[in-house]
Amino acid sequence: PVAVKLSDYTPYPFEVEQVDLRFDLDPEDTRVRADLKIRRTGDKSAALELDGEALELKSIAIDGTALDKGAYEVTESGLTIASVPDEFTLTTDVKIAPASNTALSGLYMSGGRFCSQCESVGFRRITYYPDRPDVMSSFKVRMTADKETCPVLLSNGTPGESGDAGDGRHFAVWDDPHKKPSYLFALCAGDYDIYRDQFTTMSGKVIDLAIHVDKGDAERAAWAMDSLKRSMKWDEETYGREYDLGVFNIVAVRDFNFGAMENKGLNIFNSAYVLADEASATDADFEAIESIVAHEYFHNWTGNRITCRDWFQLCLKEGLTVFRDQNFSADMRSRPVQRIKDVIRLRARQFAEDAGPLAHSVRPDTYGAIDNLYTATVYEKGAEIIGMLRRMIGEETYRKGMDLYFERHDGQAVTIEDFYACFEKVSGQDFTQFRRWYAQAGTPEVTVEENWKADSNEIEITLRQKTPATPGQPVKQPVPIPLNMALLDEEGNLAEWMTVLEDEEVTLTFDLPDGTERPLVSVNRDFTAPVRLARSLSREDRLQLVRLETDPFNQWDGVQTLAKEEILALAEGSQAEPDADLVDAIATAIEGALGDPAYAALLTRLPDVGEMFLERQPADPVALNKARKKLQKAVAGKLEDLIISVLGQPSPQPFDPGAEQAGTRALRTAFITLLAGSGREDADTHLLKLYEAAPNMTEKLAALRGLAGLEGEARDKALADFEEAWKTNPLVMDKWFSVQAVTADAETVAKLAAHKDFDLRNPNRVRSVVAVFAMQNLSAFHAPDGSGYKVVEEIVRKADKANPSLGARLLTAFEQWRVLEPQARSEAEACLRRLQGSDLSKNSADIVARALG
Ligand code: B3K
Ligand code: ZN
Repeated sequence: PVAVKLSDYTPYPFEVEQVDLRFDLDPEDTRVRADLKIRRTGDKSAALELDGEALELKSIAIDGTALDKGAYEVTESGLTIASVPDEFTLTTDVKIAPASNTALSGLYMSGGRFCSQCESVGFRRITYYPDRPDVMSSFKVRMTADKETCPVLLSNGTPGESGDAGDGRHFAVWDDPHKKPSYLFALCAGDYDIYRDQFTTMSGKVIDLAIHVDKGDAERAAWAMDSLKRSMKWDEETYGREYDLGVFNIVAVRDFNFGAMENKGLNIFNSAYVLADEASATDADFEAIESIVAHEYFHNWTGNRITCRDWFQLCLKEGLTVFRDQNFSADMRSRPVQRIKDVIRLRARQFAEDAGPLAHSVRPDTYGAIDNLYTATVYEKGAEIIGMLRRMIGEETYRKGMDLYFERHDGQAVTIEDFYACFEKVSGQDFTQFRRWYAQAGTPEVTVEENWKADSNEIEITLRQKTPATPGQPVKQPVPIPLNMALLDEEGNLAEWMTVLEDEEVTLTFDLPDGTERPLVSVNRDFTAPVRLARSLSREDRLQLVRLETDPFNQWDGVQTLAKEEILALAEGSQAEPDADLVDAIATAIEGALGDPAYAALLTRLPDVGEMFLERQPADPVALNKARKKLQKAVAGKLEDLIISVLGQPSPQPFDPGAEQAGTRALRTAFITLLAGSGREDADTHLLKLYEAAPNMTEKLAALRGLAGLEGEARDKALADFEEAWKTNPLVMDKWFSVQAVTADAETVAKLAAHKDFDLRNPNRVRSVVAVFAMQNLSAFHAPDGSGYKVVEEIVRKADKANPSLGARLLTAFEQWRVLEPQARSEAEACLRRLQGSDLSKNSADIVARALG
């Protein structure tokens, strides 16, 4: 495939002043008529080039006159008209077939309803158009559809005229007053139940809010609506941003390639991130809904009003908007707990990506397939960079910079440079070196060395940075790394400060008062910078650090580090059993945190097998998994009485999805997990009782997950019961598939894929089996006999045929293959080579080629 390069960017030589779209909707034969009012802005001789894919052109005219066959050329990827006037209206008529669109890009059907997905390049599957984000235009949409099957007709902006169209059909007009790029276009048509509410903005405008869901599901949209209103309020209070249309619509669809989409005034959501109630959704679901609803809403300003000049700038909207939604969640819940969760996700997904063959910079300068650019690096590392920026200039200056950004660039399609120019202006600082964070891939490693001089009460701290080579980037420059630090002793903090490590190395010296004991150094508090720390501390020092630490993130991370080293030692056989002091320390930390159950729950979490891949190579997932379980069993044993007593208490009633109760339940489910790993003989019967008694999905699923990892009657009984209870609810059935996939071997995965409810066309269902198995069950996916790879390969091949975006996403599970022990490694390579030699989509071929490097 030909790579697209940032350095090739040129502005589009025409402006599209107005887009008038007419849809005659039909599942098999939809007609789209587009009237584009076009004006030349560039080169006098430039041809008019439009993107178009999977379209059947029925007619084409300029200013009402049909074009001769020789006047234009149609290819698989678009349409070119060699000679056009300086100002004209182009009219095209195309036929598309939403019912056979299995890629879920463009206009497609889900559950018998029409829905669209245009980012990044789906609009070209709807009509011929300059499908690039820097072409912004005013859109007017008129759609006609069957009255009975499609009583509701939605598009972007504000509703206009509507009425009868004869023949059992009706029509509706939507007008979007805000100019937008084509990727923000949306259309939905069908029969929905609607959950309605209103929001009054800070200037007193009343906005009609509506969430459209499957029949019978309206009440399950209440939490999403509540989250939406809180997001609207938060963006007013925190960023001074008000909503800018009279209506805001959300539509939930079951078949969707990712989480949700921020189309102007008409957000389309994967139903998994809209529907929730006590009985069918977990607290994690409620939390995800809250953050995704917020994320899409926040895009209205960071993404829609100000958009990206080109797709290389994707992090301009995504990194910034993730940063915004993370802070929203922190404000809704607990800031330290949110920070820990964000870092868990970053380490699991982004650090792994950054360390493997798919590593790329936050703003890449080349790509093969645009869909593959929606990565943890662009999103999560992109968010971390904004977080560092804010810490370095302070909250007030950050807000001034954002205000200036909105003021300068409203209505424009801009670049990362434009964004930083605003912060340079308000802070008077130069961010040239800081912007290396966008250009350089790889996670910097910071080495910390301490030298305590007891005679002079001096401590020297030397910090060094090094970023490992990544594909195409053998040599790295230093990046500015803001590190919150502290000196700790028995009394608490001796000193607290932020160092920005600008160069390769810096040494800090502190003179402490006479008689001071050697202080402990706390580094990267609150995870101020997305780096890996290398410190050669003794276990005693690490235990001491956990005890003295005053920063909640670092206390948690101290426990993680201890646990990581322990798991590695157990896996490598340098130790047969977990160290008693260490197990004590973990248990003590948990007991000490019971007043903040959400935090205590995080302390019970042991690092995942995948995180360990980064620590020591080659990685042996089977041994790591065994070692992790050993440690888990030891911790469970130590806390046995506490676990039994906490689980003996009733779950909070009546149910409330808010942070406080969710925290209590988080600890309960963490203890359910420990109980399942305790090795107690009665664990399964105890879990079955908990399963049966659980008054909410959070605890029911935790018990089921615990049982799924065991063997025997209790397990089979619970799984059968759950299936029977929920077989008609697809979102809950996704969970039923997941709890099995997460502990399954290849054979079980094959069985799940053969289940009558496994549906290759439904991304949620495919992911609930394949992504869960390949990304969360690493000891089985990377089984040394290659069985895990084979079963995934077989399913992915089929999925990829229908839906390239889904196929490619699943294949990223192979990204770590090079660090594995030799047997798994050679099986993985063989699998990738088989895939490379076969007929894959362009998206999947791009992943496989890069993985093989
Ligand atoms: N902007 C969309 C992602 C679209 C992915 C296209 N392959 C959702 C989001 O980040 O808000
Ligand atoms: Zn986004």
